[in-house]
Amino acid sequence: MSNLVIIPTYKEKENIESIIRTIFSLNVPFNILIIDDNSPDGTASIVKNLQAEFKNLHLIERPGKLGLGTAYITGFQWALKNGYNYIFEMDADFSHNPSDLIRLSKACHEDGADVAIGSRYISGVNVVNWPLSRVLMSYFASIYVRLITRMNIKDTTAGFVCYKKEVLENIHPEHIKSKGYGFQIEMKFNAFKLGYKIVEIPIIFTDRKLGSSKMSGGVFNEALWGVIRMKIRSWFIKYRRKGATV
Ligand SMILES: Nc1nc2c(ncn2[C@@H]2O[C@H](COP(=O)(O)OP(=O)(O)O)[C@@H](O)[C@H]2O)c(=O)[nH]1
Ligand SMILES: [Mg+2]
Repeated sequence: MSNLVIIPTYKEKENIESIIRTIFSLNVPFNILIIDDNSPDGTASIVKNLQAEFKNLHLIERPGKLGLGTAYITGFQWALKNGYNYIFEMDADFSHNPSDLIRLSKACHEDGADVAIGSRYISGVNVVNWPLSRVLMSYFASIYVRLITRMNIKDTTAGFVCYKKEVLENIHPEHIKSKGYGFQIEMKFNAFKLGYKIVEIPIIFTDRKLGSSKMSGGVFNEALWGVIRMKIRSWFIKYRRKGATV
């Protein structure tokens, strides 16, 4: 019951079955929750067929493409309601190596991390097959975010993360404004403001081989301005853990 991997999907019919099979074949038990936004390619029906085989495979279907951020918030709420202790975020496209789930899990289960980030930028840039423009954008975005937020995190936009339940219970979904990639930054910033122990685990990120990216310029702008807005908002928020007296 302890580990849940949340995977948001939009048009992932080429990847979804093999990512699910690969995660269930790991020698650490993970449950999986797919959040599909009514993918026109039938991703959700592939998941439904696999549910007959895997009892720990769950699916939430949303009516249309509502963005990564709200998909994760929906997933987090479901995870907390269903009593999971360690909640993971991961992409469906094999950019995140499923076997690294075990390393993220160990960091939280055994090494005392509250948040473990699968990080591309611990030593240089560990990104394979992304166009140079995209690598540079992501890398400089991470430096920009570090400057503005003062978080000592190298890969602030990473989407490969393990959160302890308590962290998610204490992050107010209403404090997370971004719908796209800025969501990842805001989650980490809130965990940081709440004083949680955040560690980065080096990973190699490989661009997808199948299907196509849903990244767009608008999403980038949202993240750029969103960081400044988030920082200003933070001056007016009292970050407090439940049950804490100060
Ligand atoms: N549910 C849902 N999933 C999405 C949406 N946009 C992207 N995804 C999924 O989020 C993950 C990352 O998206 P991807 O297109 O690979 O972005 P990139 O790796 O940054 O180029 C993949 O699993 C996508 O299928 C969305 O609007 N809703
Ligand atoms: Mg991708």
